[in-house]
Amino acid sequence: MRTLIMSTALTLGTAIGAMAETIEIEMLNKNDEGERMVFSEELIRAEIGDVIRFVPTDKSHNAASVKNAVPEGQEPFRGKINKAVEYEVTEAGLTAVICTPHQAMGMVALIMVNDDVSNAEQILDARIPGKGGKKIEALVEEARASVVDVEEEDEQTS
Ligand SMILES: [Cu+2]
Repeated sequence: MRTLIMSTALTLGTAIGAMAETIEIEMLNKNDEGERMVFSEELIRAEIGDVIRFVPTDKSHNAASVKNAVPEGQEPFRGKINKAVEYEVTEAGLTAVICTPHQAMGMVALIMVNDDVSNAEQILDARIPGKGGKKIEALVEEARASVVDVEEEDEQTS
């Protein structure tokens, strides 16, 4: 029975992995919770092959990866203010994303690809200023915890 469930999960996983997705993230002056200067999602889960598209729903924002805070081999990106920008995911791991003018106000996001948190220390060393730095730390913790949870669940079911 367990083998059957495992193989079904694997088949599903492969099918999902083969279908590259475009994930749309909005750049907002205010979200539904009333938080100001934010990306619509802050912990963005993606798989290799996906495209993450940041769209300028509100004005005066951009999206850019942070220097030395992308997985090895991954092409960094830097969008212009008020312009959509696409990030093509080619490597597993974490990427820190900022809005250049609002990073210190907390306008940051963390991309986690293939549930890989192996470069977490590199992200924490990136030194993003102010509230953005605090938020990135919290997001790295959230990403790490979510991966640990999955591992624990796997242990319980086996
Ligand atoms: Cu902004």
